[in-house]
Amino acid sequence: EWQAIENGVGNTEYSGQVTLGTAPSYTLTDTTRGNHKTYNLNHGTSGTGTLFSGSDDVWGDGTASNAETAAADAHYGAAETWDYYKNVHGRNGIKGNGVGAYSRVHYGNSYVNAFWDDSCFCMTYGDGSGNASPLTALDVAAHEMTHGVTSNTAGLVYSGESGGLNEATSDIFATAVEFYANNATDKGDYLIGEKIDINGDGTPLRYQDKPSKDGASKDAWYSGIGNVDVHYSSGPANHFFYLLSEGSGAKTINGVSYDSPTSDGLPVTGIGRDKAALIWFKALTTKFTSTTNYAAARTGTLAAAGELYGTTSAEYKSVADAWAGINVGA
Ligand code: ASN
Ligand code: ZN
Ligand code: CA
Repeated sequence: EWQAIENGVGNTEYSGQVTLGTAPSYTLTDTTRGNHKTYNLNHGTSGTGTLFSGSDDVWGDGTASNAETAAADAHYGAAETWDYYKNVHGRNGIKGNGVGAYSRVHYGNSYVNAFWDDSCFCMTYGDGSGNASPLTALDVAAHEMTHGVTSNTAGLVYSGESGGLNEATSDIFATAVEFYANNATDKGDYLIGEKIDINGDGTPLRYQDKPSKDGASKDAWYSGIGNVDVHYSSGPANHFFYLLSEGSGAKTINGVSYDSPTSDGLPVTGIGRDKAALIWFKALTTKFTSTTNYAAARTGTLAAAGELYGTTSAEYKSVADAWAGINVGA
């Protein structure tokens, strides 16, 4: 079936003015990305609400008071995430079959969360505290969409250590998508949720260089970490990804300063985030299973690095060193 391709203009809250994939006369239907659609729940909490449509192909005005603005952010985030998986990892959509998901914005009232749901194959966004700061930033969208990828690949169970690895996988690819998008208004960083002001004081939700900066996440693995909330047991794997990408110690990237000490005090040499993401993706899709724990994630990423770069490579050694740096040893 032939469908006309339209390029709309999105005036987002978090990513400036962007191009959106739309369908004629006009709806938020991304015909080049599996017909991914964005719906307005208009403060409801069930069903799909109404598909965003309009007489022109301009969406939002950059402020949360315009109902289309959150839709523009969510639609843009889904598009960048789709493009990242396709162009970097050769994965055609969440299931790898070219079929798009859909997004729902304006869920409930003052709902301060966003979530992926396997049963609807969709992601949903609240409007934030006082309906003022929708949880539609690019890294949040990539995080939620990645839950769909994880569900359809390794299937990491969402509790215990596998739950922490599931959460970290969403944060890892959230960061990878943010750098990939190279958006001038929302530059790449190793922070999660830095744009949505969820704490009300301008601090991000999570930090990958030193996860404990959030006051709850763990920097390193320990026996019993499987008993903490998955958004905190994700810390060591987030830290692993930072160490593998950028190396240990202090560094400033895109104006953000990081400091990433290792738990063993030994240095890690970074291999760059592109290679780190390739290793994690290969491990997620060919090594990890539903019950993978931290020890098995180490084994799986080493196997992936060996296949990609060889077992005598600098990349392989950095993978081993980064796991040692978060207290996951041989
Ligand atoms: N935003 C949260 C997440 O993606 C929702 C949840 O706790 N499941 O992890
Ligand atoms: Zn999550
Ligand atoms: Ca971020």
